[in-house]
Amino acid sequence: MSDEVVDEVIQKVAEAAPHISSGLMHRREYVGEENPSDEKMMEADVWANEFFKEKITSIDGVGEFASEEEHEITDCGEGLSVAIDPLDGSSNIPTNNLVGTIVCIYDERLPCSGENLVAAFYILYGPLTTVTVAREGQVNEYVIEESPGDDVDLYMASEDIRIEGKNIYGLGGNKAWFDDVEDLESELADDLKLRYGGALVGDFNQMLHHGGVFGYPAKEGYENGKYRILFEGNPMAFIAEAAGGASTNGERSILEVEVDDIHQRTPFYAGQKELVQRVEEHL
Ligand code: AFP
Repeated sequence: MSDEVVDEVIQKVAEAAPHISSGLMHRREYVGEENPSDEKMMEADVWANEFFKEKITSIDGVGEFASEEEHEITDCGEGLSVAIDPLDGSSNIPTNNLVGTIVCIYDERLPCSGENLVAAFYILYGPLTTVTVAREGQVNEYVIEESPGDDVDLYMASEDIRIEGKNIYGLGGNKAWFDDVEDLESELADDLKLRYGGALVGDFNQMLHHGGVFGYPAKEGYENGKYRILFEGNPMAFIAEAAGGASTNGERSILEVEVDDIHQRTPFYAGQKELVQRVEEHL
């Protein structure tokens, strides 16, 4: 039963993706409100949240819905718990850089740790619209193609993706904020090529394909990091680990961190196993 629910969540979100992508054009203004993480919300954030919420909460077998854009968890019946970042990287919309949607499915009431995840996936609204899915220890990427009606076809683009190479690195934030990662940065820069785009989905996605490490450290004023663990940290850590990589908050796998607040933040690093180990040694 829960497999079918996971299938349906992936299908519903993938079907919505072309509509979300084409709807961004006219929703690029800030609405003057802040989300629960005190970040400015764009019209597109509010709209995408409502759109996905309606689709996901109507699925039989989804019991809870939580969104980065909402203060409270919505109870919608019995079953799995779905957490979503409807538009990750929305500050990239005005400049037409990458954005995405991150979704993950827990078999436990929220908030809970990433050890309760059964699947995680993200949509990338890039030159192609793709969905990258981690479940049962495997990561596959599919291209989403619209077909007549509201349907979409999913074409396998990369099967069983593994994080093996040590080619690129990216660290979010201003390096002046991070005393403890200054050394780390210069060490990584000796061997790896820097890539940073300002949206977790895009930055993580290129690391997944090229191999390397990506992170957003804790910093002054953000001692607990920037990423929200339920909506950003856990799903990306789950995908990295399913691809044979690793994740850490500096001390342990992100998935092992106890979560007791739905908007709890975490320092975040994920990537090739040895590189993540090197990050841990530095912190
Ligand atoms: P949201 O657009 O969902 O709030 O997420 C943005 C984000 O958390 C993540 O996608 C980026 O990696 C990070 O912010 C970018 O932060 P900087 O603007 O500090 O580079």
